[in-house]
Amino acid sequence: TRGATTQQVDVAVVGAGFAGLYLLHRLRKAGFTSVVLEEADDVGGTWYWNRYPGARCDIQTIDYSYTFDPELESAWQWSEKYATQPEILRYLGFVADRYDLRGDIRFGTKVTAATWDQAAERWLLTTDNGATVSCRYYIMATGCLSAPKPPEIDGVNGFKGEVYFTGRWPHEEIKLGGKRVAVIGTGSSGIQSIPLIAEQAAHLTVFQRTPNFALPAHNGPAPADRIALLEGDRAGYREQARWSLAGVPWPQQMAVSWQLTDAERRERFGRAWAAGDLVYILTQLWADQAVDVDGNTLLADLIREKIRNLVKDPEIAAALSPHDHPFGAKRPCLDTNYYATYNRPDVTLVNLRQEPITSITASGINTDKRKFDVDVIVFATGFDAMTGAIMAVHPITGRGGKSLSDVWANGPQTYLGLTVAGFPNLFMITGPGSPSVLSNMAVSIEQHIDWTVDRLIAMREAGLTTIEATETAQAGWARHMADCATLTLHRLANTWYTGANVPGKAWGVMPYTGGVGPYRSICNEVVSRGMLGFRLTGPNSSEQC
Ligand code: NA7
Repeated sequence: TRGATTQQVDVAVVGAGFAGLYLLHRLRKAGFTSVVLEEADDVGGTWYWNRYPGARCDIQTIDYSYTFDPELESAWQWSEKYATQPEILRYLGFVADRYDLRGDIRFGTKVTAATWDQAAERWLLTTDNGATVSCRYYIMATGCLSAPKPPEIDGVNGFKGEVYFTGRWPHEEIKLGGKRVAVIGTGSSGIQSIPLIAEQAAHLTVFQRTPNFALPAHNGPAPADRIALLEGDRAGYREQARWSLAGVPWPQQMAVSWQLTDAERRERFGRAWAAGDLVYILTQLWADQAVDVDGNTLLADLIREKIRNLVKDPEIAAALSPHDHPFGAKRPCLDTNYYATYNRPDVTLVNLRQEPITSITASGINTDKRKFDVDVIVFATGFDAMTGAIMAVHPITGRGGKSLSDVWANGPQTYLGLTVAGFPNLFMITGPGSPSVLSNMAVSIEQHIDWTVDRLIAMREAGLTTIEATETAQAGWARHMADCATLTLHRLANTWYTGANVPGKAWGVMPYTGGVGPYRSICNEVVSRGMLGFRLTGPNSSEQC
């Protein structure tokens, strides 16, 4: 009876990935009737869609795990330092089964529109399969890197060979043996997949627009010292992660670059290169690396030196060396054999800064200098990040008939990255304005969800039915976001953090750059100061502030 009746729930969640699963678990435990609407036919979110060769987590998996249930932690053992996509997907399936979550997830259901009914104080969600849901609270758990960016290259539909997107990799095995393969894009997805594609393909041609910094993952067993730290005091380790800057417990670095000799800096850098850990290199070398261009350049120079040592052809090494952005301002990558892959005779690097792509034809890719005939094109071209998956529900119509796409026309506006003025009872997990994408996602997701569900419980206890950010609070959050962004280097790179990767998208540093711990304490302070910046209403109360 599809669409015949509207399902009535307290809370509707969109997305059954890392966030949606934990959200459903918490909502149920708190006694809210809930449903999760999921476009895919299984759980997993990002890890369901990104099945390309080499897809892995690049935060150590002992950190990239749920921490809400100590029994779950002991029931699951990761097999390596950085788990592969299939293992993470198995983990999320294991979690869904363990807490019996699937019964409240409607798979194959894409939410197409959402409308706030002010009189009923409820959201009505419509879907692509006719199902409709009415809910008091509507929570987007749609992830930050879920809406693939369309390739904005002329002629792409006229290509007669095989076309794959890393972010929508087919579920069946793809055979690349004996084929001429092109990969467009050298972000994390390109850098992870290129070495494995090169092993299979007859010839691989990589089309690179902007080189990215990558460090060796040194994958293998989880490092004994990290395991010992975790197992020595699991609760303490997790708590330290929650209050850290990036969601992984490392001590704060106090030494600044100019206090260290060249030899000391090299020694620290050597340790970081050997550690194979992004959070380590981003936070542990010297305190000014993320906030000062000079401190950053000292580190970037050392990485460029490594690239020159790893890549035999000096011209290719130069093309692979980033010079247009500070290290860390664009998401750096972890790789396994990435740079060494360019030493293979069957791999060609095309530097699009010197010869831009002019078109895709029936037989391949043309630059303004050369023609490349290929059998397969892999687009590793990234996502309409942070806002794309939220705006894919279109329209989201809030109070007074306002649409979110109009309100966000000049860039996303949020309060705490979780709520939007004019859109009562709507929450976004890891939305723009949250620190999540600059952190260990697992830690940010649990914080956002705990904060949100705790608010719903408190509102129920107080007999309140709506919660909405004030315009004043939202404007204040935008100012604070901008102040923090001025102190870091993220504004100095054209990236998905700033919207610069999508033609026509409004420019602005979208994540909160102040760090996970400071963000957590702001969220807690909002509560302890009587829900500062929110307007709460209920049937028995006149409007409260
Ligand atoms: P990214 O990091 O956004 O990388 C996309 C890559 O594709 C990047 O090198 C882009 O170059 C390139 N790109 C995008 N569009 C084009 C066109 N039209 N022509 C040529 N090259 C293009 O996405 P990923 O999927 O690799 O990683 C996303 C995140 O997932 C990653 O940051 C981790 O957090 C995990 P550009 O740099 O824009 O010049």
